Amino acid sequence: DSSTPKIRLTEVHQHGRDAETKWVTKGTRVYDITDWIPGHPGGEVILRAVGGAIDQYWNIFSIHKKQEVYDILESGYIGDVDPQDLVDGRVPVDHVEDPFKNDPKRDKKLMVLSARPCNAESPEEELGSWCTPNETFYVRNHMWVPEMGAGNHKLVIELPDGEEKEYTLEDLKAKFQEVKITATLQCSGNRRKHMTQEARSANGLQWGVGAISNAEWKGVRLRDLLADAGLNLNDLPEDAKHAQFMGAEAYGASIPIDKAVDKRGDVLLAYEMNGQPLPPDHGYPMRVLVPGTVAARSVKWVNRIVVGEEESTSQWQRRDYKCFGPNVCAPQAKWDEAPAIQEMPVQSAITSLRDISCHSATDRKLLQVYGLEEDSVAVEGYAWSGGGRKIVRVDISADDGRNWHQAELLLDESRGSKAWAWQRWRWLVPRWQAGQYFVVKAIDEANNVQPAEYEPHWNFRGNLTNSWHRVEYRHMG
Ligand code: MTE
Ligand code: MO
Repeated sequence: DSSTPKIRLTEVHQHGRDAETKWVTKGTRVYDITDWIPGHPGGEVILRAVGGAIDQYWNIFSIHKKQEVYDILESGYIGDVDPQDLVDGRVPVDHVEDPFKNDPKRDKKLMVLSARPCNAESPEEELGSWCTPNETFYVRNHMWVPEMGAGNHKLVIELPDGEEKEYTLEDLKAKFQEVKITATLQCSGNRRKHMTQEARSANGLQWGVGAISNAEWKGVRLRDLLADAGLNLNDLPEDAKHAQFMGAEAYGASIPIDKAVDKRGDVLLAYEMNGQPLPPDHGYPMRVLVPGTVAARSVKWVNRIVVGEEESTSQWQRRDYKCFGPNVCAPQAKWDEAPAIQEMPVQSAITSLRDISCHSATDRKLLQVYGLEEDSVAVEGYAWSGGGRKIVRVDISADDGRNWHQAELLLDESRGSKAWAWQRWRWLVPRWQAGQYFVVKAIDEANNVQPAEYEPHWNFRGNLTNSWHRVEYRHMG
């Protein structure tokens, strides 16, 4: 089109990371993305591409290949690359090294929502066990898996006075008391798909019930490290307000200092998961584990911890993992005024719904447990609440919320100062009682309940979906 502005590549190059306005090219089109950079879900990584072509990054980060992302880019369109600068009709692009070259091979059972970066949920069959196997524990990576050597990995702790102290993995194991806890990690986007389906489309990965998993973690307490580094836990300095965590690939997040130093808060530098060294996807050789808190704060591949006045300045602390009212869409969101999500609300979900027949020997045993002698339906799932609040009751309806039963809370070996791990539950109803929808809701020890409706809790980022989970029952015949 001859009427659109023609822009020379030399001019594009002048709009790089240090320029006031930042431009990129995609194909032969030029975009000004300045206003959008603060909202980039991948944070500052995008600065690698400004002042040049974005094509090769989009090929690597397959997560961009979605209409909503194309639409955002188009809104910044300012013109076309001057034909004088094209070679064979194209903008010449530089080769970039594949940052995903260290990503591990993954279990085929994981349900992949995006390959690069890897976002994959645990399939429902794998959510039935108390501890989720490491191979099928959900994976939520914002970027690539960084190259990490256990031997030369160093964790630096920086205190408010600027003092720094370094620790290797061996130092952690040798100097501090080892602790084992069981804790559930849940992404703030868990069940976002249900919010999209039952209310309106919410931005982000459309997770089902599997952006949550449970494990036994081994590590040392963050408070012990902070004390060793010189922080006075009995009389915290005024400027010790947050503990910031930096991951080796660029991710970062923070938690309030009270949680970081709480004796019963169980915040760990974890290096084992279910009796194995942390797998590469889950933070090898060490990650922060903040039980009871949104998993976004459990920073993997952690190499630096800073105690200071401010929250982490990262994208994921300041421009993500926050909630807004159901009337607010992206352009109106006042990110600086909304609090960062830390503790999570009460949650539950159905992970299995199956017919139980009195003609099967194994099924008959289960029927006996519930005093039933007729064909039935077994419903199972998890319930969990933030802040270590114990689940005290799980209510099940087999008729879309008209009549309720109390599910059996299954016994498990929970370890730690508080109820950090999920509560698994089960219930059986005679088949004649089974209507079209099964529904679950849980209650925690503070008597927090889950909301019935989705729309009043809709938020444009689709965080903290915890309305009653409804699953359609289909008799297998
Ligand atoms: N830490 C780093 N370094 N990089 C990340 O992308 N993702 C966070 C958190 N810690 C992330 C991270 C988010 S949003 C979640 S939900 C959890 O890790 C997921 O942990 P998992 O992949 O071990 O299940
Ligand atoms: Mo997450």
